[in-house]
Amino acid sequence: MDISGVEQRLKEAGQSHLLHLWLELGPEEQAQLLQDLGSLDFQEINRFFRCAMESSSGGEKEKLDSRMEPVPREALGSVTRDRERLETWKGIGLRHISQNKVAVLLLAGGQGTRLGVPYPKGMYDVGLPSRKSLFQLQAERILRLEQLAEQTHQTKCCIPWYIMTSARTMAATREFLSRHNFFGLRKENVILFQQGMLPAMDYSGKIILEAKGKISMAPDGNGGLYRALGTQGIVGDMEQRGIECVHVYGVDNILVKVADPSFIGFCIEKGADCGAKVVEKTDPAEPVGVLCKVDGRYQVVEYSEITSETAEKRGPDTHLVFNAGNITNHFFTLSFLKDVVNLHEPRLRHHVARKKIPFVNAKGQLIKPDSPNGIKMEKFIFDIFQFAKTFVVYEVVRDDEFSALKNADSQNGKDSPTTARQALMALHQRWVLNAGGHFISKTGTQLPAVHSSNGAADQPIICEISPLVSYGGEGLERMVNGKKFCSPLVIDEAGVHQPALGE
Ligand code: UD2
Repeated sequence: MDISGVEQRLKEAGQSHLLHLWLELGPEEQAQLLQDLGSLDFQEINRFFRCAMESSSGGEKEKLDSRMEPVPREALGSVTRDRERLETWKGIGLRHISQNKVAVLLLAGGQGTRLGVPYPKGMYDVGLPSRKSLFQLQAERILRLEQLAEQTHQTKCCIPWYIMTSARTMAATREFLSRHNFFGLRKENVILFQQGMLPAMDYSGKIILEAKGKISMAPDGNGGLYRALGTQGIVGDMEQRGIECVHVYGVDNILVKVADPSFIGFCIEKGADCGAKVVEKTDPAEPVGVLCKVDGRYQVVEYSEITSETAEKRGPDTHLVFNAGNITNHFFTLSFLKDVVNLHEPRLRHHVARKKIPFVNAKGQLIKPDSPNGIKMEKFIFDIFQFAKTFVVYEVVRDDEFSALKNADSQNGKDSPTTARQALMALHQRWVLNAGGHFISKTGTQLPAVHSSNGAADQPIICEISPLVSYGGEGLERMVNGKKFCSPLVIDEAGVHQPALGE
């Protein structure tokens, strides 16, 4: 790479300041910076900045609020209100899985800033008796679901697991999965790929240096998926495998039903090209986006982009008007994804996140600002819902399907390792009860079920069921029906583990 060529490109793009400290760098730092600069398309970045800033002005936010409408009932499937359809939907989903037509895609490129660990979130161990990481729970659910589809349809099948990482998470994720032998999945069916990165910019559109020779870079948002699907050859790989639909989900939901056959079957039955799973949003301040229609088209309005007045609006039934809480859990047909990659994605604008971004000033001093001084640009996974021909929404019960790991235990107590662990154990406790088992205290009195994931009891019952034994509560009767258990109870491939009564 030649410095004069880079200098010229920077000058044309108004980004020459990136070389102001060039002479203070050692040869290795110079080579690295040159390489980093060489990989960036400054004209494109400037264009992204202009478009993103244009659509993030305050006026837009208010205008958006007045154009929002709730999801209509005809687009909605619900595990509680459409209970009689669930077995049919599950059957359709399992049949597609058995025919190798379903893939799962994990979004794992985020930086996990709020959780504050230096490694990818999927590696996090929330402290279950088994000490399983989020990645392991998800991999084992895939294995079990393959088994269920195989048993139902008497045929071998495979659900490929695509994992989107970023420059921040790729190496550690690859190393972790490989060290654990892909948790029993076949290596060739676990496909890692990398999303893009974009520089942080100040409000005047200048790219920020985080060190004298280092540009401040961040992943381009979970909507970076669509560009990566094209550039990394993932759409091609899916086509080659005969995939027809893809279940996409975020890494941090400990309860995620990976490739949920009922959700997939519902979307297929409705002829949808795109769908989203939601839970009821009950707290207007909860950091989940809401699914709604804007100008007649489906969209998620992100929690950072809605005014509190609209978030707090309630209907005559006292429920929030905008209560379809997005949980980063989506269905796409492959043919829709192809259109998105080829036609729609390039037209999408980035969202703007105003942040405190450490930077080096013209004198080479590192400054850590106290208030936001610049922006990060991100596309969102749901920005393409507007292009769907048939969009559907599938409402599930929060306690059964959603408990996100966002914050450290030391923070505000919400969405933490403790709440995630308790939500999973409370769910598994309910599975045991539904299968005819009971929990008793050490003195022999029967214990009540726990229903609230985020506000679990002070002394929760410890109960963990391996995903290799049960995907969604099935198959437990023969192990638990009519039996009494004390906490802790662990059920895995080796059987039921229980302290002897009176211990
Ligand atoms: C996401 C949803 C929000 C809400 C909430 C529920 C988006 C844009 N927002 O917000 O509407 O439903 O989740 O939990 O989906 N990720 C990447 N690359 C990136 C950034 C994120 O792969 O560049 C992944 C990340 O690893 C995670 C998922 O996307 O699996 C969600 O990311 P987040 O935790 O930053 O999103 P959050 O909680 O702000």
